[in-house]
Amino acid sequence: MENSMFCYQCQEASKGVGCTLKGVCGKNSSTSAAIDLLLFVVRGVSVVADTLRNCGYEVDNSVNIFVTDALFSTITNANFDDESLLNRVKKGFAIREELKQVALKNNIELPGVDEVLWNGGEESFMDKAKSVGVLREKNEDLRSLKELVVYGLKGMAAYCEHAARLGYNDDEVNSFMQSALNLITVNNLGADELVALVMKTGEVGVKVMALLDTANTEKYGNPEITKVNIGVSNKPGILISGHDLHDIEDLLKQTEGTGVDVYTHGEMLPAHYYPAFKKYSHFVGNYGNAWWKQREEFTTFNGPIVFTTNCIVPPLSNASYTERMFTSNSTGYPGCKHITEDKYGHKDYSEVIEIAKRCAAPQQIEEGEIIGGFAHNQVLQLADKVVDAVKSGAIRKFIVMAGCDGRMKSRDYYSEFAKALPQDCVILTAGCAKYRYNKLSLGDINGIPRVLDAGQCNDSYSLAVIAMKLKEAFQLEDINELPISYNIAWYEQKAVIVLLALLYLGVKNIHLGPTLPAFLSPAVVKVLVENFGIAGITTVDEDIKKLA
Ligand code: FSO
Ligand code: SF4
Repeated sequence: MENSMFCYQCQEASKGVGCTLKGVCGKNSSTSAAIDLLLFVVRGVSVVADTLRNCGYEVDNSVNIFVTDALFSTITNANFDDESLLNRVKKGFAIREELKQVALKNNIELPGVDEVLWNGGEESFMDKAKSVGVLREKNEDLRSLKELVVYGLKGMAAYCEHAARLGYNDDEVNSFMQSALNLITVNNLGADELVALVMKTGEVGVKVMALLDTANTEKYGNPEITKVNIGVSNKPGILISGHDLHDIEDLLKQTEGTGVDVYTHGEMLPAHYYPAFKKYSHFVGNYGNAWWKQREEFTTFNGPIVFTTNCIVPPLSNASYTERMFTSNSTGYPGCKHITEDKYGHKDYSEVIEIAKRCAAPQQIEEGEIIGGFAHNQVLQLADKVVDAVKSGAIRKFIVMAGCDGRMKSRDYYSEFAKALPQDCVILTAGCAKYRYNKLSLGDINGIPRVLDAGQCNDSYSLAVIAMKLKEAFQLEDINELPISYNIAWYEQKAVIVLLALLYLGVKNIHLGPTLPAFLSPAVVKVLVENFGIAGITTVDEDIKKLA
């Protein structure tokens, strides 16, 4: 039987190879086709925009906005809505044509690739999608390297968009994304050149994470040690998930004094660590766990849910909460209301608030507190304490366990690994991977908690800053001489840019699990093993011996 789609971009790719009939994530083949076509258009826009830039022409910022939003909407679990994806396709073709006109007027020759030339019209979209997906590159290793770049760019686009929404932009990041897409489309790059492009992607990845860190901290203050309530109040609430701090700011302002409380879910938990949000007494706590527990947790929450980014789990057909689900930004789900922003970038949540008022208060599923807020500024304030603990031997090892959580049973490994770590080891975490061990009561070492949560997956940057500062404090030559090992869990493409950023920073011997990416061909895995010492995970016992 002919495959109706091919996607291997996330950790849950079917059979560790790729999804061919329907995504394990719930993505239909029609959505997969819309995504393939959207990426085709994004490449076309990028080829023309990059060519114009290379000839000295300025490219309007609307092109950057289109490229970042389109890439972001193709990330795993971001957008399941064919209509919204195809609207982006149409918009992309219109932008590409405008850019082509500029080239024509100025006698600039454009590369004669299909991405620039194809003009089939809407009726042939679905047919065209069949030939422009991942498998268009026949060589398995070149495909692997190209996709590694593209997945890194998707993660980069996500972080770039968050920063841009707070008014922080870096032309170099936008130009790089488009130039990388131009290179993989037009030039027949060989493996060595593609490896160099992968590393460059990691370098720009560090830049974009630093930019987002600056944006978040300049806007909302430096995250500080915070105890977050995981119980509930007796008032109705709105649950906000995803990563976008600008959105939660709007929501907190608009819900103030309405009698409706606000709770975070999944990756939004670290919003509680920012000083700017602590002033809201109706910002009650965090409800539930990582993204994949949505079906149970959204049911018991009782109130409306706002998605600012991925990860969306498609609700079951009989789910009680579908009508209370709202998407925004790059996310989308058929039948869910999409909240758009006004010209000043603000969103109007009045409809969400009115629905919340009519809902019951959330059902309590847990009680107590979790602690977090250990981003670089806070940890560096504790630097003397940390350095003393290392020198005295009270802390023998740091284990970076950042990344993503997911629904696979094999991820129980991470809870078991955390539990099995010797008492003199401290976990440094960021991203939704933390939900595997942040409620385990692992205790502290001389007052330093044994799980230090820096924040969201993008705050993995904070962990890199902490490592650099420790390297200075201990006067070491190389970051790899530190007593830090890396046992990272990945799921989607933001984890790919985090990984490439760490490789660029020279971090070696990263253990990556629960499985290695399906998109890495055996030859590419070999390059990563030989040059960076990347390895998979084995058993908890064996890995504790190696890493702790
Ligand atoms: Fe998780 Fe989803 Fe942050 Fe990802 S909620 S999995 S890497 O989107 O973004 O860690
Ligand atoms: Fe499969 Fe992951 Fe692609 Fe979804 S995003 S279709 S689960 S590989």
